[in-house]
Amino acid sequence: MRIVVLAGGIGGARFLRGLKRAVPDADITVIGNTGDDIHLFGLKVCPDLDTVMYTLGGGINEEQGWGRSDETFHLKEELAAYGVGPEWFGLGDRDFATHIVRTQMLGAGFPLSAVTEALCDRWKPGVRLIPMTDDRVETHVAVTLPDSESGERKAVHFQEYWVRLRASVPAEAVVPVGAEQAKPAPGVLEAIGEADVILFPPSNPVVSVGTILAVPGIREAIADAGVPVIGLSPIVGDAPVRGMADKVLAAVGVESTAPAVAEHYGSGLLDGWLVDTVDAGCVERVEAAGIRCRAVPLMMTDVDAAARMAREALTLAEEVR
Ligand code: GDP
Ligand code: FO1
Ligand code: CA
Repeated sequence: MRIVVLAGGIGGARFLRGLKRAVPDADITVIGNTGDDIHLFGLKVCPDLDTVMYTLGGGINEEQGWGRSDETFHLKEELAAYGVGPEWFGLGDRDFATHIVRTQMLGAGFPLSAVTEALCDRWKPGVRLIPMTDDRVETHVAVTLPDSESGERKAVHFQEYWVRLRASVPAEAVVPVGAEQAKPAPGVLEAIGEADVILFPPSNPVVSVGTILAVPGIREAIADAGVPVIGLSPIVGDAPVRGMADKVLAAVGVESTAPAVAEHYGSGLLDGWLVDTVDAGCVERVEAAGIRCRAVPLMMTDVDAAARMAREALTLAEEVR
């Protein structure tokens, strides 16, 4: 079975680990979000691609959900001693090696998709991981800075909004800068066209899945693929399971509930939607929007729980096929 998954970081990666366990012989292509990418210290950092690669390759910091296990921060401390920041972004020594290799290869002229493949030669994630595009796309967030800073309205990089500001001020707009001009990376449209099923894991609907769908051609290819498209809600009981997805959902005028996210994707894109059992009461609302809906446990407490979610998604795919 050929499965295509659009993935952000932690939510996508943990779901993928379950999917691999649920269907070990599946041919899985992951289209990764690169809107979170940031240049720091002259290096190209791709947080969501790395989160998927490390999680599936066994190198992730499990508690944190991002970054490397067994990590140290000597390099960051040395940079800080020179007054070189940002200090608010925690790049570890082991992680730095990934960004150095990536930046070196990009500098030599390889596209990000080829670089990602090369990095995956080491990690062997067991899926084909392709960035959504080889072109530069950067998610920016329009905010009014707190009065304790300047109080002015400006656009900040998504990582600055998420990590430095901890989404403590409203996101007034979320803009995937460069997306309109971006082309899907080689293999993206082909994988979608050859898929038997397409899955939206419980990733952030705005800054992960939404950014991937903003690359011209990807949304259209999914809608036209003629195979089941099944999503799993990252919102459980009217709040994100982790992180601050509610802040970026508000920016696009979507309430933080499981049915509202399904309606946001819409029946033109989604055929099926899984909500958590605590949200069973909203199944009818989702179905009224033309999207088949089931309520099942959606907490990825361990890999087996994520595998059960993956099986439920594939069962729903057969129901709508
Ligand atoms: P990020 O790039 O690291 O933020 O990761 P993703 O975009 O892939 O996923 C983030 C989303 O995953 C958040 O909105 C969380 O609510 C959701 N999430 C994390 N853990 C779980 C879980 O166990 N169950 C569900 N349903 N959602 C989860
Ligand atoms: N998230 C944080 O909350 N704080 C950090 O210092 C941080 C560092 C970091 C370094 C590398 C990496 O791949 C990811 C990192 N993340 C960090 C996670 C990540 O940037 C964001 O949580 C996601 O992109 C949000 O979608
Ligand atoms: Ca992310």
